Amino acid sequence: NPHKKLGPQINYTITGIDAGAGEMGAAQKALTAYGLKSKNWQLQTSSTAAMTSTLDKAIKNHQAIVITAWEPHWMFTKYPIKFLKDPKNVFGKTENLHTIARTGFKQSNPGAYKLLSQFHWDKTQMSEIMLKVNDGVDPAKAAKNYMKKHPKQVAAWLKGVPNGHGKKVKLTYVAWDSEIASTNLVKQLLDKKGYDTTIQPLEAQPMWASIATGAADASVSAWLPTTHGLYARQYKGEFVDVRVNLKGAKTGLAVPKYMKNINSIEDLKS
Ligand code: PBE
Repeated sequence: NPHKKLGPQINYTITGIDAGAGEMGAAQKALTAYGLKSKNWQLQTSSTAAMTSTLDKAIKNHQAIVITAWEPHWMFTKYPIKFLKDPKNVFGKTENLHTIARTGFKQSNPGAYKLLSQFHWDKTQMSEIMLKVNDGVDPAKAAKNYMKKHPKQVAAWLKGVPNGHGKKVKLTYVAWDSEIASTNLVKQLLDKKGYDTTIQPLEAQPMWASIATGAADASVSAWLPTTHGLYARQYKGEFVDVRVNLKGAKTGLAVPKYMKNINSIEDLKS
């Protein structure tokens, strides 16, 4: 109902994701920074699956909804949604996905490190795997299919990487759709070169801790500088920032495009 105020329509509730997500911390900060907390707005903790299913229902019924959103993710392909402007930059200006490694990994496994230092792609390429996995394709299979389709890119990633002869590599990740895609792909690339790669899904904090303590070798799931900035500061000097593997990630609040009057986080107040 466009004539009714937004807040009461959705019980002043932003539909969030899991409590451990970096973005939830930023969303809490946004509530304070934009004076929404004092207007009774609240952030509801749920999960990615619950959030996208609530979003699906709202869109089917053409109802109002405010979510914590991020890109790359298939939600932007599947649903007509838009990020709300964030003039106070609470969610940060630019966000990239970084590959991080334990200190000493380069020395103990220079070949695998070389591959990691050469791996980078873009949102469109990542979406190819992400959408397949969302359609129910097994992530390992989707990664292998991607490699078949893009032999030149694979050759560039593997260029000069020596054979691993069964050397073990342990990657940790957080099971967000984006990192399911990238981690499975990097595992397949390493395995193709003869490395013996295991991948382990963890929550964000343990994922960072696994690299900092050396329990795992590397991860392609670091969202920086804002979303995981807390962990990067906490573990400063205890990990190697190998490279940016994907540019132009973004986090923020989003609404369906049919909510024409809501374009900035500031508009939630009115
Ligand atoms: N997310 C969005 C991660 C990174 C950005 C859910 C994929 C997080 O919030 O920690």
